[in-house]
Amino acid sequence: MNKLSKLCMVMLWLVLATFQVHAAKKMPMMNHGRMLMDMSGKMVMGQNTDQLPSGCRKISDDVKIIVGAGHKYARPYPGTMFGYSEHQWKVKPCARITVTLKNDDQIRHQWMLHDLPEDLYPKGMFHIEVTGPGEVTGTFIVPKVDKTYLVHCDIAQHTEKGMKAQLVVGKGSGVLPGIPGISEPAVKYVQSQSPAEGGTPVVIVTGPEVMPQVEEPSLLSGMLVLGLVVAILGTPFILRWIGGRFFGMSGRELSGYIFERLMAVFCLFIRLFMAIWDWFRPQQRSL
Ligand SMILES: [Cu+2]
Repeated sequence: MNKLSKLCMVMLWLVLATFQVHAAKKMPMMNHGRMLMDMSGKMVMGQNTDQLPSGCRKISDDVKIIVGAGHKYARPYPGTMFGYSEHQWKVKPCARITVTLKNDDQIRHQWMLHDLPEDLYPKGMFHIEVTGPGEVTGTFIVPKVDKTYLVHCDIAQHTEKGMKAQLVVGKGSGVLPGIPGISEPAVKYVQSQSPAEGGTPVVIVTGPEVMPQVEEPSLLSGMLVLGLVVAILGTPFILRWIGGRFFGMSGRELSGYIFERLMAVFCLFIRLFMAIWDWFRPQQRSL
């Protein structure tokens, strides 16, 4: 084979390789049931655009999440190596969520979520991933239950090194530990003594349990409702008792009396307000 033939072969090989890479990028994802994948390493698992989880009558909201993944997002969080551009998303129950994962690194990254209903999601998972720089988009529908879902990248050591986030559906079910910028690290490095004193760093590992969320007192708590019911039902009896005991009035007369007094106080406030208003008015005119 002469030099010209060899050069032609190399050029042909380069053209074919370029075409293959281009074709792989353009090629639509192959659909294997609920799993979409293409030759460039993009994958969507648990895609669900229209099937409602049990208890959901309709799609409550259409949410678009665009999330970056890569080394550069770890910079604000000491001790991490990988990260997402955001580490928490809040959505309504029964919302349809379309996630676009943009990978900035030359390695594989995932956006993986667990504990979804297994009748709609194989192994209870929704999972998208990209190998190398690029993006992939997938859609799923969250159930009706208030719950906090762990989102992470399952590639070895990526979760531990910072690729951890949470999706809060409704009021959620707590705050997960070790979410960068959201909760305390799951692994804390505590120095008991300074190195000059001969101390060594102590590693405290907290479990993966969900941290309890501080519940805000609800205005419609059971005790309050019970109290209101007792007050409404008991008021006529109490008024009758007070009326009979102190004023010789019937319950109705006493109610009228109290209403009259309240109206008098209300009218007093109105008069006071009008007086203040009149006092200010001439000053406004003079301006
Ligand atoms: Cu990763």
